[in-house]
Amino acid sequence: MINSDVKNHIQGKSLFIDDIIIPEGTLYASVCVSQKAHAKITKIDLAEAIKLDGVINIFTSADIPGENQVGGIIQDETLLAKDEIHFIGEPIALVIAESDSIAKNAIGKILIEYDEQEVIVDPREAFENNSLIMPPKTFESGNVNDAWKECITIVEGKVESGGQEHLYLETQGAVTIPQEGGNLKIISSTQSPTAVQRTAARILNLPMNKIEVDVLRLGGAFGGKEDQATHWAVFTALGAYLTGKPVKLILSRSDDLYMTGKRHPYSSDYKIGLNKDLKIIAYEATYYQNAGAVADLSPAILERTLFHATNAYFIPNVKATAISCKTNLPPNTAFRGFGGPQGKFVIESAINKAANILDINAAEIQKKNLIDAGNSFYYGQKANDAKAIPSWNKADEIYEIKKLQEEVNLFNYENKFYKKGFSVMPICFGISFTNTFLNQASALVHIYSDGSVGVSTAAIEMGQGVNEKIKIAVANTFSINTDRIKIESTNTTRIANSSATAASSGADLNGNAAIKASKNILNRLLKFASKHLEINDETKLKLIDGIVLVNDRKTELIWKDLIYLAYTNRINLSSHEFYATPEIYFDKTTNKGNPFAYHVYGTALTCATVDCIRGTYEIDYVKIVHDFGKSIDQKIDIGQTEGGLVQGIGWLTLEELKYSDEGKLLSNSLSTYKIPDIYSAPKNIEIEFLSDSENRFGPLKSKAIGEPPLMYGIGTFFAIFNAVKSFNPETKIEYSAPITPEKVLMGLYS
Ligand code: LUZ
Ligand code: MOS
Repeated sequence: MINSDVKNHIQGKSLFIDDIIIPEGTLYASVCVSQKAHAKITKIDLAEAIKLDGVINIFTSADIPGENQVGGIIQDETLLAKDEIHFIGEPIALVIAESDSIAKNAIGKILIEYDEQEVIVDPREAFENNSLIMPPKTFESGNVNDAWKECITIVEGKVESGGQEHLYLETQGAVTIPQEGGNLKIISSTQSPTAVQRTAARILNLPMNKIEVDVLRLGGAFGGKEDQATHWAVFTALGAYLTGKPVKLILSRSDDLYMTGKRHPYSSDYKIGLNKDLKIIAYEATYYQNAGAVADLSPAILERTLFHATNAYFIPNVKATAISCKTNLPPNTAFRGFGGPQGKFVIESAINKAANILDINAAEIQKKNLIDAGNSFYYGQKANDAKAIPSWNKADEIYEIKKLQEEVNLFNYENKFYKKGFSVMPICFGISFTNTFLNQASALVHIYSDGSVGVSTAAIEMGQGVNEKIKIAVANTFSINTDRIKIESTNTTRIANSSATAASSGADLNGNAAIKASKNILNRLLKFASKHLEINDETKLKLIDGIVLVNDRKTELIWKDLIYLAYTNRINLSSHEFYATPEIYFDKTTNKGNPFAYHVYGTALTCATVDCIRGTYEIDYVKIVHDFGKSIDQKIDIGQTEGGLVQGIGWLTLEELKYSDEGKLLSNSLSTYKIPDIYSAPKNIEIEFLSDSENRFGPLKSKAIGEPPLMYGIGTFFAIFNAVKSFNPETKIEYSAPITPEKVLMGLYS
C-alpha cells in the first residue's frame, strides 16, 4: 500500500500552515527574543519600534490577560519574560504588524538593556553549582555495592553524547482566526493540539471550550513539536485576542534553529562489572542531562533514560541516577527516542570498553547478556515478550555474524590505510508514555448516508503514515475498501483531552480507539441487516468485502445499500470511542511497575570503512532484523526504519551542535550543522521482519515503529570506533558522540 498522502506531497498539493488560505486583513506576528543567555532586564524601550509604519502593536508580559505560564510538567516557564532572561532566544515581546517583514523590522528597533549574569552551558558545571531542574532520580535493583565482589572485570568510564536539531522541514508556525463571541480558532503545526488549547486558555484566561485547535498535518516534528509548538501557537492566539484580527506566525529557518530546544546532550559516568563467564553482574551509571533553562519535558525524558539504561540486557544489580541540570541554553526537548538513545549509548560504550580490555569482540558480551523471556527489567516489568534473543539469532542465521566479522578482519589484514569496523547493535524500547495517564486516546467514526466514512482521532499526521494505518485498521474492521475512508484533520472539538502524538504510540492508541468505534457501528449494522433479511440469528451474518454474507454465502445486500437502509431505519451510524492501554502502572515511590504495554526489539549489524589518511568514513551496510509485530503496512514500516536509522546515524556521526561559552548557538545554519545526506547514509540497508511476532496491544497485532529504529544508528558509532582501533590499537579516541571525521582523524594518530 502506498501512503496516500505521498502523491500529494510530491506534487506540492499537500497543505502546511504557510499554505492555508487566510482571511484578508490577517496580521503577522514576530517575537522579540533575548540576545543574552542570562541577564536581568533593566529596560525595554518600544518607542522606536512602535512608530514604524504598519506596526499595529507590541505586547509584553504586562499585556497577558491570564497567567504568564507555559510550563507543562513543572510550572517554571513564562511565555514572555518579565525581569530576567535565561537563554538566548527567550521571548520578551510580541510584535503585531501588517506584514511579516514589517514585524521583523520592528524587532530590530526594540531596545533592551541587560544586566548580565553568569552563564552556565555545561551540565556538570550546573550540577556543581546546584543548578538543577528537579532533585536527582535513582532507579535501582539488586545491590551493586555487594555485586562488585563477584566481578572479575570492572571497567569505569565517561561517555558524552551531543544534542540534535530536529530539522523538521516545516518550521514552527500557527495561525489564529478570531470567531464570533470571543472564541478563537488556532491552526497549529503541533503534535499536541490539547496542549495548545490548554495553554492558550491559561494565557488568555478563557475556558478551554472557547478555543478550537485544528491540525491538518505537520511537515515533520520528531518530538520538536510535542511541547515547543505550543509557544508559537499561543503567540498567535494572544495577538488575535488582543487585536481582534487573524494573526499568523511562521519562524524562519534561522530563527527556528537558535530559538528552539533540541535533543538533550548528556555527559555520563559508568561502572560495569563482569564475571568470568562474561555475564554482566553489576552496572552503575550517572547521567548529567543538559536540560537548558527550564524544565519543558526534561523530567520525563530523564525517566526514559533510566528505563533504557540496560538496553536489551538482563543485569541483576543496577543503580542508575539521572540528574537534570539547568543551564543557560534553550530548553531541550523531546526528540525521537526521548532520552532512551542517550541511556543505551552509555551501556554500549561500557560493553565496548570492557571488550577492548578483555581483547574480545563486544558481540560476545552482548550475546551472553540479552534479556530473555524469564527475566525482568530492572524496574520490575517481566520481559514476557522478549525478542532480543530471537532477533539476534535470526540476524546471525541470515546474515552470518561470524562471516561478516571475518570479512572485516581479512580486509584489515590486507589494507594499511583503509580499515573496516563491525558492530552489533541490539535494541529494546518500551512502548507507552512513561506517564501512565497519557496512554489514552479517542476516535469518532461517522458513516455518511452514501456509505463513505469519516474518521477523527487524536493522531497527528507528520509524515509517519499514522493516517494511512488508521485508515487500514478501519477498512479492515468494516471489510471495505480504504477508498471509502477519509481521515479528518485532528481537531479539539471532535476529539477532546488528547495526548500528544508521541512515544511511538500514535497508531497504537488511536488505531485501537478507531477500531473500537468502528466495531460499535458494525455490530449495529449486522443487527439491522439480520432483521432486514429476516435471519433471527445475527451471528450467521458477516460483512466481507462490502457484501453481507449469511452462512458464508453472499446476499444481494451490499455496503452502499445497507448503509442507506440503516440510515432510513434510524440506525446510529456514528460512534465515539475511548481506548486506554490496559495493564500498565508505575509506582513513583519505589520506581517499580509495569510501565510499558510491550517492548520493541531488533538487531542491527553495521560495517564502516575509515579512510585512515583523511579520517573520513563510509558506512558499507546496516543489516537489520526488526520486530514489527504483524505489520499493518510494510512499506510505511520500512520507511520509518530506514528514516530512523539514518537520523540516528546523523546524531552519532555528523550532527554537531556547538554553543559558545556565552550560550550562543554557533552551528546556526545548515552550512555549519551537517545532517546526513545520501553519501553519509549506508550504501546498503537490509531489513528483515522478525516472524512469529504478534502483539496483542497493537491494532491488527502490529507493533509501534516510530522511535525504536533510531537506536540502530548507535551501531554505526561503534563500527567507526572499532575501525579506528584496528588502525591504532593505542588510540585515545573517546566515547564521545558525534564521532565526526575530525575526531576520527585525531583518534587515528593519538
Ligand atoms: N513523550 C512523553 C514521549 O510525554 N512521554 C514519553 O514517555 C515519551 N516517550 C517517547 C517520546 N515521547
Ligand atoms: Mo516524542 S520524542 O514526540 O515521541
